[in-house]
Amino acid sequence: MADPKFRPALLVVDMQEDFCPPNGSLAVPEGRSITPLINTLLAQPTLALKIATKDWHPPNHISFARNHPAGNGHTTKQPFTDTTTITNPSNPSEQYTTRLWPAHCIQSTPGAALIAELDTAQLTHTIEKGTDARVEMYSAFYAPLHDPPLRASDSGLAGLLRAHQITHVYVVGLAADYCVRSTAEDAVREGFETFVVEEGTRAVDPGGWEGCRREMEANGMRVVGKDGVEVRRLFGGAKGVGEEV
Ligand code: VGL
Ligand code: ZN
Repeated sequence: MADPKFRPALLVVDMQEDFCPPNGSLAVPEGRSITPLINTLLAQPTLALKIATKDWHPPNHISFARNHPAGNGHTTKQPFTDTTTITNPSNPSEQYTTRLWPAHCIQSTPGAALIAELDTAQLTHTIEKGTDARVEMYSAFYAPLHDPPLRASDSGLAGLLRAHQITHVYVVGLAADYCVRSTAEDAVREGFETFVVEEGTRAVDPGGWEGCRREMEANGMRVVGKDGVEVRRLFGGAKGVGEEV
């Protein structure tokens, strides 16, 4: 009998070519190396939902440095180091500052494709996010605007999880310090027991993981290892992930 108190879902965040070496425009170091573990998790029938997210930007997206002229008008802002301010389209007083990136994951381009090694046949759903050119959205749930919420940015993920009576959300993918983290934060906000599988994610910033991990743990997420009880619980038998791959 399935335990109604344990209905887990797996969120596979942004395992796309542009976030992976060797050719990704915003490659996360070792980003591709986590795929075998993710595929092992995807194979577990205990997971009621297996959802991949895709960063899916229009070419004029606000997070691309190239879309922001620099002060002198001759060149554009610089990715990684420069920032821009984003305003709630319905409330000029609600703003946030956000880091700028190289152009990445432009809708329907090869860089936006899920990497070929990912076992997509196991997925139950794929969710596109970051489609609104006006806002940056790391979370797979919605943009970080709350007064009022930007309804157009809601991916429907919370509703999907609730429609399937999900209780526990396991998060893996890229990048640990951006989209994985924001997605896990919103999963907590939406009331799910939330686990980030440490070996199933990588940070974009060198040395970015330890601080990220501490802040996630301080904010209600649980960072768990692939061989720990929380992940073993996804496996029908008593085997750890290491014995499966
Ligand atoms: C991401 C930077 C920009 C991510 C997406 O998937 O973590 N990072 N867009
Ligand atoms: Zn993006």
